[in-house]
Amino acid sequence: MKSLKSLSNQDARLVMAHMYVAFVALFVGASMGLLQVLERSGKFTLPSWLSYYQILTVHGVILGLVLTTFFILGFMLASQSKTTGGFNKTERTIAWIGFWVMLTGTIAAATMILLNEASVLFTFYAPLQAHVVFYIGMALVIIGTWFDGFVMFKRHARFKKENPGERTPLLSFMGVVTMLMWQIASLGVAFTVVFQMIPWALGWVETIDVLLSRTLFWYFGHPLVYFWLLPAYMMWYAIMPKIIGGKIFSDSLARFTFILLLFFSIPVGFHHQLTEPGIDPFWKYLQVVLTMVVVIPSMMTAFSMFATFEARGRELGAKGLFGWIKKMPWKDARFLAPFVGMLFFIPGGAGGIINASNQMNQVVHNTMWVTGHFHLTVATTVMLTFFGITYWLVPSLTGRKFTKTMNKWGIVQTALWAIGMTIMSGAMHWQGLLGGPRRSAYSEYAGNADTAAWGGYQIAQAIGGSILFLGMIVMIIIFINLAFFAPKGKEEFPIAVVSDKAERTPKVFENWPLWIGITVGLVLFAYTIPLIDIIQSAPPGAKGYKLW
Ligand code: HAS
Repeated sequence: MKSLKSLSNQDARLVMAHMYVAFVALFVGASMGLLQVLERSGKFTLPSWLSYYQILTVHGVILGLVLTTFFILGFMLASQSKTTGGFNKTERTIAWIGFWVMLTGTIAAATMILLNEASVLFTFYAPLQAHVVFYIGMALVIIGTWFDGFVMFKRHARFKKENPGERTPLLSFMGVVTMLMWQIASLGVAFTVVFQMIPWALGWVETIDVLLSRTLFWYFGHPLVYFWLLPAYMMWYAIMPKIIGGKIFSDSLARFTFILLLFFSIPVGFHHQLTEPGIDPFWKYLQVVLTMVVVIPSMMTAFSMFATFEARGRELGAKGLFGWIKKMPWKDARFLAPFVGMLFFIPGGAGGIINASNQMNQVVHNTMWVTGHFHLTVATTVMLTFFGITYWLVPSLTGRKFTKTMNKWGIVQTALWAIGMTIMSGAMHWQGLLGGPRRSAYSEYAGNADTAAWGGYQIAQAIGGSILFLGMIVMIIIFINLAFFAPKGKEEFPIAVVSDKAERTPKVFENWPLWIGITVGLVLFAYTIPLIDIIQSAPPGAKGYKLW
């Protein structure tokens, strides 16, 4: 009998292994989110054996680092396998090694957090100190991803060799760019973990250079957020057009956007450190300028999406600038979830530009505003896109159908997420503007404003967070259905073709030495002198302390 799956059995199994971990992480991490908002509302107290910082660490690490990484790698492996013709045995074996290394690291880090030995939040800022096993676990997660990255580079190169003169598949190209950015960026966090944190946690050295470790973290931390975003962009550019029945507006524009994101995602980490002493203002200024440059590829993406929707709308008889809105498949959860994600990216992106603007950053830094910002970007734009992907990817890998009933639940899920996030993230932004600090169970302590109003914001966050929790439960039910119970059948793996009106894609896009050279050049330009400064003028190192 012909297989009902969209990939070979072996590749489907590999991708699904990533998905299982991702959805367990969603359940654990989002449940902690519920506990957080309830505790912060002041109406609920955590049991004495559970600390706020412990659950905040579980929430940040498990959602921000584990769920995202496993989902993204699973999705990118799937789209590369689909568009290039599948992995060979060696490639698959390397990918499995990566998977197990990441999983071992995840279990090690999670165990330490649950034992309350690593309540250091997802940024693990020194001088907060965790058990050494936590750092080793995090290092393993990163190293594991390098294996998968290597597989993607190898498969892309093999496609080129086997199909000389042919344009490489867009999704494979995008996966390669994403992993290149990731590999270059993750060297920073790997360095601080291996050479600073592990020796310090083991007691081999007494103190740590805090500014150096934070700088190396943010060298990685900003590209980390683009590592979350780029797979969503892959879906928007290469899959969304197919779902609405249209075509890719321009293959070259999509590739160019990704190359710009590769260049400018990394040399911008200082915009997370604008209020930090010890970094020369000139270099902060320079990285703020580069941050404004990295906004451009997102603007190009918005343009490209509008063009895609409008072109399809006109094909279906729509008139005017926004006539396409009436022609979109609103009842299809595969479309609705990512589309709502895009809508949320408009205020989410605007908030990012506010954060990056030095003077305004002084108002919002370390306040609940920032928490509101990343719940719009990663927790809504990216997550709703990932949920939209799940609706077709999982059944297409398990040989099942995304039924009408599940589609209805997908629409309910999108609505719950959008309503919950509007309330929660809106209240976070407001409270932040009034100075409410982030990362605290007592965000009202700085209350020079009316503390009664502050309590109101926290109750609003609890209401929004509870709706989100319901949304998460619905998503888990859909996932379990699609993985194990939905009726057998063949679900499409939707991949769009390029519009006939698009220009031919120039060959220069495959000039990897050029792209890597420019990326490394920009990194050296933005970081060499400030890093030398930071190391040469380092104050005495800090001893570690623990939050519990
Ligand atoms: Fe950010 C802090 C600046 C994007 C995530 N960010 C964070 C943190 C996270 C995060 C997790 O400069 C907190 C880290 C921590 O724990 O401390 N961010 C930016 C800027 C952008 C940006 C300039 N951030 C993101 C994305 C994230 C993310 C994406 C996750 C995925 N962010 C900052 C700064 C800070 C920061 C500072 C530090 C703050 C501090 O002081 O601590 C830009 O990349 C945004 C560009 C985006 C746009 C939007 C384009 C819109 C599109 C949608 C089109 C819609 C359509 C539908 C087509 C310009 C593409 C339309 C339909 C209709 C019907 C209208």
